[in-house]
Amino acid sequence: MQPATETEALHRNRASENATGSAGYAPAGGGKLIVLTAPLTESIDHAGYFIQMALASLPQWLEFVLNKKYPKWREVERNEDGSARYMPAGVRVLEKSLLREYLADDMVACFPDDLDKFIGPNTRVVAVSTHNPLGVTFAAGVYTSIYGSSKAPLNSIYSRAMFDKIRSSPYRKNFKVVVGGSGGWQITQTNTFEELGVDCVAEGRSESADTLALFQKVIAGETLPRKINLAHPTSRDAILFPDKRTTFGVVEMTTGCGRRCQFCVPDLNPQIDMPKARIMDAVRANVRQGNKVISLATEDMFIWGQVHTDTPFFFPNREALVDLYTEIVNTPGVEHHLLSHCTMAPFVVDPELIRQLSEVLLPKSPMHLPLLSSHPQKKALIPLIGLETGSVRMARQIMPSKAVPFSIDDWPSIVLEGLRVANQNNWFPMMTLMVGNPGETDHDVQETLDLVYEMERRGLFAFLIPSIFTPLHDTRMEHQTGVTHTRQLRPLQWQLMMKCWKHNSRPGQYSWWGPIAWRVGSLFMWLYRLRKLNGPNFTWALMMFAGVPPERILQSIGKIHVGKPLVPKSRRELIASLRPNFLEHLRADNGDLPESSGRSAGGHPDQSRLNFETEARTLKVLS
Ligand code: B12
Ligand code: SF4
Repeated sequence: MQPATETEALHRNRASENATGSAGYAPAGGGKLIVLTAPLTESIDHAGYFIQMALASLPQWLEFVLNKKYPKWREVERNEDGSARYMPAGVRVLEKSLLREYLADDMVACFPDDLDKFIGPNTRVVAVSTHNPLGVTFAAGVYTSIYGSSKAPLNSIYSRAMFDKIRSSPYRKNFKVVVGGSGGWQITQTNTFEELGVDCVAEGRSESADTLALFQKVIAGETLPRKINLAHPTSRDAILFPDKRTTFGVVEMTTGCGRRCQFCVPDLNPQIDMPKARIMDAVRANVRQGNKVISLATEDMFIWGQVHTDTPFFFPNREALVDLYTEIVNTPGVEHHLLSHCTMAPFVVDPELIRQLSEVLLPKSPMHLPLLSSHPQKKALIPLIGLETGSVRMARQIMPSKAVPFSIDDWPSIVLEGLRVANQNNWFPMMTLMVGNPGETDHDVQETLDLVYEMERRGLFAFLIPSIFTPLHDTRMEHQTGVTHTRQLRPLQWQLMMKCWKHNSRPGQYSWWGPIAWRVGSLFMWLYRLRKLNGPNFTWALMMFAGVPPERILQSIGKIHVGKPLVPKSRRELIASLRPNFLEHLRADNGDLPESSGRSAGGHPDQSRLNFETEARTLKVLS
């Protein structure tokens, strides 16, 4: 290990060796020994979650749209010393980890625009944390490839600009560039080390001793391997919590998941739920430093409080969850709380939990959906949930445990029933779908379309985010290939993509001019650009999207598949199909328990009224 005092000495020696660098520019004090940074587009938080998602998906030529909507999105806040006031949680955890060995004064976390102020003759390592540097992950590359031939979404353009800046530093020969974070694999997989000027990609967690050893090596000037694995902590106590402000007030809630979907990266990590006290410390630290937003990072919020207990993790710990979220949203200074990821089955398992969480979370949600929400201020909760496919055959293949405790054979019923509970409580999730999975047939796509049409028929609403299957590194599907470019999509796959976006546009179209603008705009885009980019298989899907001519006409001439009605299982039927030993974990106050279970099956008193009101409301919106 490099003890702090020796680091300091090294710091001074190196400063005198090369005081001005080749360009003769010397940042104050010779620069920092360790400079931490992240792309601007992954660090900003003032314009809300969605801008980051848009930056991950839109090509450069559409940047003007964002500039118009968020004219100040590039304006970030700095501390007095020029360091970043907020940084992605990954940078903050790394910073905290390094502070165990290095002096705070030897380190800085800064925005890419400020790198020149901190990289100097003393700098030995520039550590970059990145989420999605090249845009080759799911739901990112795909939209740029629809709208433009380039595979580079805006986030990737800004990431590359950051790497160029680091590479062109006059002090470049003195330091190594180490990249970590959940997007590091993109550099390894595309072998862009030289192009980006990256020396080493570190995969894994910065808490581990491997990380400290890596930094010690770099600072000692040793040669680095191209790729290094950093161990993941296996216990909750080994996870570090930053005491500095994070982008979107991200505080880790869990790691891992447990449902074992074949395509999933985070599920490969150990299943850990963080201690409440440490979550709360990190929440308070964010608030102290001016953050008004908190967001708990998780793959499935519903496993928290039920990891390694006597109850299987897929039966949520209602009391623990309600208690945690209540304390977070009631922390003085927390004005907004954003949900991250969860799964669908818990909505069916415990609707009363959803009702109680809504009471706690809705008042602090920054999301408003005036045409969908029944909340007095039209607030809504928008978690991210994987739907992935409506085909039971495909679901069995790629995500056999996604629906536990229920059988994956009931996946369409879980989605419809879960969404009903969600909508009833003003949760309107963003649901991701994967198009072009390896071996996906037209029949599979038709079944997914059936599910989407059935949602509409029932007046249910979720934002449906289709993406093209991307084999992510190290996953159980990493060596499989599906569709690799939008031109390869078949007409039905195109229809599914465009049907999702048509469905999503509904809540935004309730002005007299909305639908007309939508149709004219889509046709114009098709004529101008998309026709050539995406090939002939795209044509009818776009016509359907634009609503010219109506879907029934397109169906009658055999150009699209209008989903056939589904007869899903009710909650009671789903519960009746459970393994008998699971029944003891269901809460009686949700009702629907089989008589034979011998437990009270009284439903929530307001249940039937809520059902009726929600259905009436959503049907009105979508009619
Ligand atoms: C919160 C979150 C978001 C938020 C906020 C992101 C932000 N900038 O802060 C929002 C909603 C905006 C978002 C957007 C997107 N996200 Co996101 N997000 C997450 C989530 C839930 C938590 C991220 C987090 O902060 N974790 C906590 C920190 C501490 O973990 P970490 O960053 O991994 O850092 C650890 C290590 O990686 C390492 N480390 C980090 N940096 C470095 C650097 C060095 C040098 C070293 C040595 C180590 C190191 O140490 C840290 C802890 O020890 C993760 C899932 C997850 N659980 O990680 C998905 C996740 C990272 N997102 C993902 C995706 C795909 C996206 C989007 C592309 C989605 C989209 N299409 O819009 C966009 C991209 C945004 C962009 N700008 O390009 C995927 C990434 C898949 C992949 N491997 O490529 C994940 C894994 C979700 C998933 N289930 O697959 N996301
Ligand atoms: S439910 Fe989500 S987080 Fe869990 S394994 Fe499946 S894809 Fe991964």
